[in-house]
Amino acid sequence: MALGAASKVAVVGLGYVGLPTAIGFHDAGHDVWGVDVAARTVRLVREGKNPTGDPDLDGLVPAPGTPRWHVTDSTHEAVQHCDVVLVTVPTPIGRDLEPDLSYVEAAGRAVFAAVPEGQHRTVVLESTVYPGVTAAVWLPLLDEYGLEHGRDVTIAYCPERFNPGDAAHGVRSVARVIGCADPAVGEALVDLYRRLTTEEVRYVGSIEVAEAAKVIENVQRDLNIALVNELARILPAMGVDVEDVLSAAATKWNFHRYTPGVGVGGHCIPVDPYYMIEGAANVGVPANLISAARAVNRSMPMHVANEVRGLLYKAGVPADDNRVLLMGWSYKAEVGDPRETPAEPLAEALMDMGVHVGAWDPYLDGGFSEGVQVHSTLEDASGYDLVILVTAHKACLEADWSALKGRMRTPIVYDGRRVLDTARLDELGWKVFAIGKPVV
Ligand code: SAJ
Repeated sequence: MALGAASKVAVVGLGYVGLPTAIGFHDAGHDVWGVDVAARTVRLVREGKNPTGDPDLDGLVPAPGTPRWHVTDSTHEAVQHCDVVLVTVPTPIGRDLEPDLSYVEAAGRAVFAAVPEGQHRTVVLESTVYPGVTAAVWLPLLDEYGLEHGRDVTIAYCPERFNPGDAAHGVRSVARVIGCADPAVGEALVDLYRRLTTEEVRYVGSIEVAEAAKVIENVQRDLNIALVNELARILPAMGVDVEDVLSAAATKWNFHRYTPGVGVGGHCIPVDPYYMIEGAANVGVPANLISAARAVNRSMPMHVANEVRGLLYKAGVPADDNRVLLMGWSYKAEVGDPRETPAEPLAEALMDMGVHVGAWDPYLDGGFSEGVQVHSTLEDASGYDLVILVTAHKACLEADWSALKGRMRTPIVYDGRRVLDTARLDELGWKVFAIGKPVV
């Protein structure tokens, strides 16, 4: 089973992961068939436009008519033409925090139903799951479609790993791991992915090892953030600023620096731990620490809402007439992505307390909670009592804070990401507070 320059690559799912992956393999010289079930996505990509909120992809989508570049809503068509099929579909959680594997199953069905008689296809899942999911969901489908694993289809797992909004960690410059029951196919996939990325590509053995590696990468990140978030609640109560402490601790050679914040958003970090929690429950082993970290991070928006209400009360703002502006809504800086953003529970907690909530995000014109007054420009925002810095967009940090102060009813700012220049805001006449900072 040789995979190399001549391999034609299908990518099923053209979102934040699939689209850069398809573009990356096309740039590496492959015939690429990009598939998506969303008509809007297929239309925009066919027009050479970026349908995602990741600005790094602006201008990178191949123009209409580009050789070796095909975009379709038909998985069947793509599978007919390609010997390798990469599946990059969402693996979200439901409102019950349970993993939702419906996209993985649906994509598997569409792919396996299209495998031509007598031809072999290598099908690789890239979406984050927990150990055992790829085999548990896809192998029964092979039986259903009369396909023999190894003869007609070989399944594998190569977790997506990159940071939206961070060109330095795009699909062409991140290390990858590959899991597959068949070492020959695993090594062939190593050869293929080495054509995509300049970084290391390693065959790590079973699919389950690769599945576990990816999900625990993000579990570890969630735990580390939860620690600093918990410290951001303990240390101010002791009269100590958490940022002073973390900066001091970071002088130690193996201390890993994280930053407390309004909360943990996105489609990876706050989601993936629930996959590991479910996987652990399935084998009867509790995931206490993983669950506790999730609880800490999920508590941050309410913690900030309560702090802010207290600040407004102390400032003498009438409790029945609080107006709070959220600067930033996206889950992280320099991207326009509201998925799992902590801004949502923060806004809803404040509105439940009777607070009027406004929001401005330079990267978003939609995706805000019902009831939030959305400002298309910061200049449009006036009459507020307090501003919460929710997302550390450069445009927020570099905003005209002097002009904004002039439009405030009371000039109070709460730095929810510990990124603002406190001294400068003090000079401008703002009352500055921040997460993890003792209230003097
Ligand atoms: N956050 C904190 N404090 C921190 C770091 C992050 O509160 O010290 C918050 C962010 O504000 C955000 C959330 O956590 O709301 C997630 O931030 P992130 O930087 O982890 O960004 P993501 O979700 O885009 O994470 C992706 C992940 N990539 C993949 O899953 C393939 C993650 O594994 C990467 O480590 C991360 O990008 C990255 O920074 O590379």
